[in-house]
Amino acid sequence: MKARERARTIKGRPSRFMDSKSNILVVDDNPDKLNLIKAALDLAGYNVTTATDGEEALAAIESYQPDLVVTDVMMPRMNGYELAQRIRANPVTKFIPVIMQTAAGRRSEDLRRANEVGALGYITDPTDLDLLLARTRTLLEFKAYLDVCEEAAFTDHLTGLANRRRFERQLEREVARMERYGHPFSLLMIDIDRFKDLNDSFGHDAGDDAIRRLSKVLREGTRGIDLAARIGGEEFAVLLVETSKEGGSEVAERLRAAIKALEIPTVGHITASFGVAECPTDAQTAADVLKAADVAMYEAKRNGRDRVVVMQQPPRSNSLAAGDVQGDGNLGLASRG
Ligand code: GH3
Ligand code: MG
Ligand code: MG
Repeated sequence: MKARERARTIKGRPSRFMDSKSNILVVDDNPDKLNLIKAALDLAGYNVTTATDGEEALAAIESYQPDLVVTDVMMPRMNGYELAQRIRANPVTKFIPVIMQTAAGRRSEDLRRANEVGALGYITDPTDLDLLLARTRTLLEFKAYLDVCEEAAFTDHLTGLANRRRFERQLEREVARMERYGHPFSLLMIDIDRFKDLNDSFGHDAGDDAIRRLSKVLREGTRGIDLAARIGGEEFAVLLVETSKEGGSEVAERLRAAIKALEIPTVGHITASFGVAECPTDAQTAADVLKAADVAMYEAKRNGRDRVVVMQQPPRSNSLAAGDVQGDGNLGLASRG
């Protein structure tokens, strides 16, 4: 394939996608300009992918999230303005910075439009590579800081698990996915048993240590596509995607046993109570799934703790009484505590 043709195809994922180098997408229908900019960014040490118009660029952005987009203005099919607009309009890509470059600008008019569509850089001489690199560096620094902030905002500080905010967002998405594709999912609610006593006996630091170790069990005992979260002090939730209640109760039982088997210095052993609910069988909205799993978890507490209780029936209209839940004995999940 000739260089010119190669430049016309999206290069797919950058080869070193997973390293810490920033990923930049360069979009231009002019192969010379494209290659010039790509070479400069390559040389500066960035991972660079290319596209030759806005539509190709959007497809590339969808398949991996670049840290920065450098785009030409005048291109066939979809121009740079529309591309920037589409990037900004999508909540998932909204904060990917865009630099526009054009050799054929009617300066003030085009600059105004670039600003209107949210471009953070506007370069009128694409051969001024020092200017491009300076802009690139600054915007990538801001992007990296945003990424760190976003990560911190969605992570539980003590355990590194997802926090309640991320969990709720993911739960909403999972409900939407269920509505669209009909795939069920299960939700586990988990609460450490008699944790107040543990704190009182061994101190808060020992309690924190127990929380961290339990979190590790949840992280390691679930698949990468599932989401384990700390949603309160000693309360956790696990979202098991595309998992029926039967599958969910098996996972819960496995996690319960693994938590009980933990040997925690100073403290010894802990146990936890589990509630399991399935969407859509037990509930159809995020709030109701959460409530159903919570009701089941409280039933586990009532039945003696250190056990799994599975929501058995769809709750009757707007009442989620504990009476709707049957104890683990019905599912052969008798406590081994
Ligand atoms: P139950 O079996 O009914 O769940 O009893 P419990 O004692 O676990 O429940 P309760 O809700 O009465 O007490 C929860 C305790 O968890 C109280 C609080 O001090 C402790 N806790 C909450 N967050 C943290 C934390 O981050 N670290 C530590 N060490 N303790 C915490
Ligand atoms: Mg508790
Ligand atoms: Mg609690």
